[in-house]
Amino acid sequence: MDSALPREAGQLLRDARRVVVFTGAGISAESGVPTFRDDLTGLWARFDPQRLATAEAFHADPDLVWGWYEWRRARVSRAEPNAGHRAISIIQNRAPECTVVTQNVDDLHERAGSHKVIHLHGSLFAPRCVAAAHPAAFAPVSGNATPDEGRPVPPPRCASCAALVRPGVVWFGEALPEAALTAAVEAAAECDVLLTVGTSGVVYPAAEIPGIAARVGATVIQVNPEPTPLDRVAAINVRGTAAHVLPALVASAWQETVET
Ligand code: BV8
Repeated sequence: MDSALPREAGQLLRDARRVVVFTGAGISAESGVPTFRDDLTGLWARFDPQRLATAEAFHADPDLVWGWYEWRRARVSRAEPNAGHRAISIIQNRAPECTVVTQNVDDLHERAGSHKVIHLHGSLFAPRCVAAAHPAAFAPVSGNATPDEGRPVPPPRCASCAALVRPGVVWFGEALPEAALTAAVEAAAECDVLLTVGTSGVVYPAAEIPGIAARVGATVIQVNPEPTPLDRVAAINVRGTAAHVLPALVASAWQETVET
């Protein structure tokens, strides 16, 4: 159920000089990309993603973990950005300054037109070798791979040093990329408005970003159909989904229509 979008949200966004948009897996939900909170479907139903998304799981069973990421990459490659992603691209073009910071490892913000997106948790599209982080290329998703086949797949070997290739994501227990985290913290510490969309706000240190903005006096606006720990950080809580609320926010701020 969408709560009514408070009028002042559009005014605040229109009048802001520096905006940060902070997103989690919920922004991609309406593109058909499952969040971590969704029950994993099919073969993955018996695994805990927080156990699969670790270096230990990869070293214990590289084929299982690489197969999971290849299944996710196939799903993302078949997904399309939704109206929420497109609304964020408009916000980034309209605001004098706007930084998009995402926890997601998909490329849907970029495919919707957002630029210089800060990926705090890496990307499905940047595999690297485990030995020296040599970038690895991988075959484009073949047309006939069924997104839900979800079987273990042996990871490729590095063309430079023959070490195993791993997904280019940040696993639990791994440090976030220093440059990305620094840029995100700086943007949050200098913004007037921070829009947090589709994150449960439970994974750290990323979950600290909205609080950094609130502590410097920025207005935090949260868009999520469910309550989260960020409710107490947000000055405005909009109960609704990204693909519905964000186009309404853009229309309220700039009378601009987002293609839905
Ligand atoms: C680290 C990439 C240290 C992989 C991910 C305190 C400080 C620091 C660390 C910790 C700490 N406490 C605990 C930790 C450890 C840990 C952590 O936070 N654990 C949690 C579970 C308590 N953090 C770490 O391990 C981090 N590393 O701290 O390293 C260190 C330092 C130096 C040297 C060595 C080590 C690394 C964390 C990164 C993990 N990688 N992703 C992959 O994708 O496979 S995190 C992953 O889960 C996502 O990226 C996302 O950030 C997170 C949560 O996933 P979801 O829940 O699915 O998504 P989200 O949270 O966004 O929730 C979905 C939301 O959307 C919901 O609220 C839902 O209501 C909403 N929604 C649904 N539909 C819609 C919607 N909203 C809008 N519209 C809709 N349609």
